[in-house]
Amino acid sequence: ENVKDLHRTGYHFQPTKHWINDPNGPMYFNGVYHLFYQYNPKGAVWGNIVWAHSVSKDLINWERLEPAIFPSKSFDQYGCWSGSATILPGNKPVILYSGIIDKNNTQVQNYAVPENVSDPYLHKWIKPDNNPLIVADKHVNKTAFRDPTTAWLGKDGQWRITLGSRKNDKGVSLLYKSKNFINWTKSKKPLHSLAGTGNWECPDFFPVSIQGTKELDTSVIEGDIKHVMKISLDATRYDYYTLGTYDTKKDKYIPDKGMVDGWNGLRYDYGNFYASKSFFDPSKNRRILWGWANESDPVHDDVKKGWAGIQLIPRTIVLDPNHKQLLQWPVEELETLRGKKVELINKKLDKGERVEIEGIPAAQADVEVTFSFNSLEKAEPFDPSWDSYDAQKLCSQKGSTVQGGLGPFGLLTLASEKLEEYTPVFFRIFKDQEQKHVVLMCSDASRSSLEDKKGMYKPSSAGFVDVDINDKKLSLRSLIDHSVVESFGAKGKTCITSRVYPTIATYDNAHLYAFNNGTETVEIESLNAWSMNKPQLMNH
Ligand code: DQQ
Repeated sequence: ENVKDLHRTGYHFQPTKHWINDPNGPMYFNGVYHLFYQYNPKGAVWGNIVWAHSVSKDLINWERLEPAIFPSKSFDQYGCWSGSATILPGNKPVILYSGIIDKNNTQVQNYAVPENVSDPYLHKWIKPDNNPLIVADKHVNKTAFRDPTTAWLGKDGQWRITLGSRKNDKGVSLLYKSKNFINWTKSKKPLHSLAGTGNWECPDFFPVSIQGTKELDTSVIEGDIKHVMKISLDATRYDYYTLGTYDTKKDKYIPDKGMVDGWNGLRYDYGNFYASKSFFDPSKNRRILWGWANESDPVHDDVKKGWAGIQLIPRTIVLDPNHKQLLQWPVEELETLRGKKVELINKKLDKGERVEIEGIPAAQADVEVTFSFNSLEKAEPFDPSWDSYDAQKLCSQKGSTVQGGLGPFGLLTLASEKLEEYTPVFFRIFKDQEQKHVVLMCSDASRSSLEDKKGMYKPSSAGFVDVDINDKKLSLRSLIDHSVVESFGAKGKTCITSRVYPTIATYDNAHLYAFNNGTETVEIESLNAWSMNKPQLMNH
């Protein structure tokens, strides 16, 4: 087959060809990171789903192995859908995944174990004959019954998992318990649910440390912790989370007071990021999050280019010291790919000014910048009727070219020299009626490509940044990689991923600028940009 390279990424995870979606069963086992993912071995559209398998010692350089789990038995002959890994006592990994058993999409939960635990890469996985482990009872919708989580151990010695479902229009995270990991019983009450949210996919449930120094295994259920509940909402295709408490007696998750649950709540990422999954990495005491970014181009373009979907750069997640949200940051190993560096220091940007960051290939780069300003006076008024759901609307109305007071300022990524194409990532600062500042962050794909065909998705993705700007500074990091721009505002408080398909701003014709379109002068206090080397991807 003919795989088109034009928009392929340089340092994001991709197979050589074909369709990928959800990251599955990430784990660290005996010194090796495993990443499985939903994969169509036959083409660039969703279908024929297997668990592809790659291994790495550093989360950056990968070896591709043969698919680990693929349809072969009555309990998964129509597909091996998403699931998770748990490492059982005695250092025994086990995978739980959803099997599709018929043409009507009936879902069951299966398990698989390594054929040989001493094989360092765990190439082969066996699906024992006592599968399926869990089938839908009569109270459960058997076509909305999937994506089991990593298990956690209760104080009663029973394992627990949760999986995504719905009851009519209510999103549900069903809870199952087991003493031996084989016989599972459904709890009467779900772990969590929310009316009006529709089907929940790929739930994730885990602790975060309140101290924020050392992250924790999924089985840590008490102590100085909070719990995170993440759901992937099929209806909007975003990953939402809340922080809360796990009531271990009632086996219930209770979001903290003030948390917005559901489609107007906090998102891991306000752009193209879905069906994510986290795991605990005991080698560095951290929790790592993998998310999938689908293409934003028409399906027939995927078929033409021979591939679709990427995994985003794995991110560490910790609790924000304000305890109201998480902070995400690309894993430190990514920095080993940094090559040539260019920098700017104390560079003023007056109203309407733009400066080019020269000297590195701008199509494949990592940029970190801190902007500062002298005054908050010129912040525009914030309309009290706007709520968090309006960020995207605001960003599309007040794009990077609409002059503001304090902002818009930020980066123009994947820009052509004459700006026929560019993807701006920027901030715009407002002041509400209580004189509180509201920071909007945008990653605006609306002018990312001159191509404008039906089915092309160019959203003005945006979120608010809950940050104290009394120190008059805002930082931004963008990972730019040919057809993806993954950005982290204010040290990971707000993250936005855009998938874009420039036609001119490609390879050496891509440029990178910093800009200010506000009346208030802003200063680039410091800007560091690196070229990014290609990781090693080996086929076995
Ligand atoms: N994708 C998988 C499902 C999951 C959905 C199938 C989310 O298991 O619910 O490929 O993208």
